[in-house]
Amino acid sequence: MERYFQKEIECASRDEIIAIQNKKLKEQVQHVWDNVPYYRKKMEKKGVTPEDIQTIEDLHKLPFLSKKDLRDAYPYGLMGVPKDQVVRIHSTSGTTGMRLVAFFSQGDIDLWEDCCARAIVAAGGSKDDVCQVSYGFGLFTGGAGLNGGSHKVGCMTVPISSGNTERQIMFIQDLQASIICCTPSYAAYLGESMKEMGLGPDDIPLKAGIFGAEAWSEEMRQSIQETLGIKAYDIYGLTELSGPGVAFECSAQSGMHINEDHFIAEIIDPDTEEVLPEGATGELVFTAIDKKAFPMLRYRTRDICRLSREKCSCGRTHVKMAKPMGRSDDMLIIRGVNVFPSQIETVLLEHGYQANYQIIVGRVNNTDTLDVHVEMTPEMFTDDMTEVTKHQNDLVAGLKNMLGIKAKVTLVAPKSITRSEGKAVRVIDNRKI
Ligand code: DLL
Repeated sequence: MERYFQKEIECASRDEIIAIQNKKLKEQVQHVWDNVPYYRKKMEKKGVTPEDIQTIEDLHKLPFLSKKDLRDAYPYGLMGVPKDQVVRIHSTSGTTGMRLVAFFSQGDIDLWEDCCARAIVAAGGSKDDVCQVSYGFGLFTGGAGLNGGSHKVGCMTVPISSGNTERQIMFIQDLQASIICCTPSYAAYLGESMKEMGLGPDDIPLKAGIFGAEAWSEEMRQSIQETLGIKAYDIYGLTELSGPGVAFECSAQSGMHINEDHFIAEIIDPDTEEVLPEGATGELVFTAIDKKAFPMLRYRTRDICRLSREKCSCGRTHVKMAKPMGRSDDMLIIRGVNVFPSQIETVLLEHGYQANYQIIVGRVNNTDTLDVHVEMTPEMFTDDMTEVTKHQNDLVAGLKNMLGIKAKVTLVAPKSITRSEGKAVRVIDNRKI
């Protein structure tokens, strides 16, 4: 039986959602016009005033915000309330390396925690659960967001943060943790460490995991589910829009419901900036219609994905976003071919490897090089070079098939690629100066 945290909103009819969005959008545009001179100038430059925005149909008239705007307006230029109403900041280096700072009022934090609570309940959580929050705490939003959400659900919350894997496993066992929240790469690492300790899925009480903050494939979901004996749910978000909980998976495990009472999603062509029709793949753009201290209108996420309004078996009506398949700015262009790290990961997992790899891109004699370093699993580890070469050749063929270009594959010893307790570092692009 599906449970909901806020059923009247999460299962509202499309008309009800649109009515909420229309009302909040108008108010938010006026709020930004009155309080954020940086964005007001952008609107004036485009010849748009708040009167031009009456319904969500008018959204396309508003200018976009991008990471460049955040950089230009750093640190306070996009703050939407007086400083005495700001109670917290969070910050991220972002996938592209630039540090940004986002502001929260108490109301913003309440809404954000509601979103995370919805995600926990959608993963089967209730006040009877012990929820171990193993995302990093501090400037990163993962720990704080899910910790707040877990409190709202009434779970017994374990704010353990990331790292110290043996202690993580000890707490899971001793406190009987039933839900874990962390990055998918850290969940995979926990699974590996458990195996080394001689523990299998039946030795831990976990039933669900809420994993996000980085791209992960369906194959990785299967592998984590098997190793930990859980159901693995995806959660999406970004610091600019508050953090985790912008969208989350339900029991259907087939895409993430976007919290449409707080965020309006659009898909655009990243090159022409044109809004694309429903179902098309493109860059996700969000308008936050509630957040007041850091109000983002038409924020370009750079995440590439697709939206679907197909009826969901869970009963929730909010639009679903597919797993982001990469970022428009993370997409590697190698010898003219677009390559997403997630495609490489899919091939590795299909060949029985775990998601411990590093993609190294370089340029020799004006030609791009693509090197993929992959850890052998302990079972396949051998110093028989004929055997290793055979495995390498298999992967080269699999990658050629998937990407259409040739990659050099180097198999390395188990555990030789540095582990991250937060987001994994998958790509090293040495072409950038
Ligand atoms: O990663 C917030 C978060 C924390 C989400 C914990 C989920 C769980 P940032 O550090 O600002 O915020 O990074 C945001 O991470 O634009 C995506 O590119 C990527 N990302 C986040 N969630 C997912 C996901 C947090 N489920 C950036 N799948 C976003 C793929 C994700 N990519």
